[in-house]
Amino acid sequence: MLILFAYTSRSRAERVVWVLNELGLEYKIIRLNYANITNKESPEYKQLSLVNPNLKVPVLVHAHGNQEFILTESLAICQYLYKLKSRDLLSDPKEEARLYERIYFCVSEIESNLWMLDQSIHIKRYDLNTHTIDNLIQVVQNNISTVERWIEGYACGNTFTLLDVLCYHLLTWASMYSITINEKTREYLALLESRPSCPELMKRAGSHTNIM
Ligand SMILES: N[C@@H](CCC(=O)N[C@@H](CS)C(=O)NCC(=O)O)C(=O)O
Repeated sequence: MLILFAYTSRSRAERVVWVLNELGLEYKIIRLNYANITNKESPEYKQLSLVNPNLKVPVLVHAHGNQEFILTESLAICQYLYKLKSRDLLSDPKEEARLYERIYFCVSEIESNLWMLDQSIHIKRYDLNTHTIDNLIQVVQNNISTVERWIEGYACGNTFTLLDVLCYHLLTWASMYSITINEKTREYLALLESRPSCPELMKRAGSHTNIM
């Protein structure tokens, strides 16, 4: 049985929900209220700390027989799910390498900066000055322009992949920082959103209750 820990609001766990739906896997989802996670007396803290001492979602618990395999990191979980279904992300080695090139670019060059912005502006973990914040937003804008150049149907050729799940999440997350995207990218987002597998919570970017 596959059990996924997520929040009641949008988070990186929705990437995993999307892939679970896309692959038609059965799963149980445990949704926790993020606001209660830091309270050590809360049931949320007790539940999450048992499976992830870092107190972050997503966490996948794959229970089979009397064994439990616990995995964190949204993209590692998604890759594991593809393997469970014996599906390669892309079958041609060069195409697959291109896909990973783009996934790593997104994570290191876009997500890291968005996360820094969030932690400064919404979670208030860091205290970045407005000049640094403006610089980070500019870096995200430039890197989003790179993503826009990839889009031809999907973000890596004409097949829907994990990269599209990631791009949807990052592009909509970036929109919270007034990043501009072109018409083709807007159509791309609409195409992704129209997939029945796209989780409703994933579509709700921008709410202050999100922890992206
Ligand atoms: N790189 C990790 C990031 C996990 C992460 O930061 N999760 C956020 C939600 S999107 C979280 O639970 N944060 C709790 C916190 O920072 O207090 C992944 O992709 O799964």
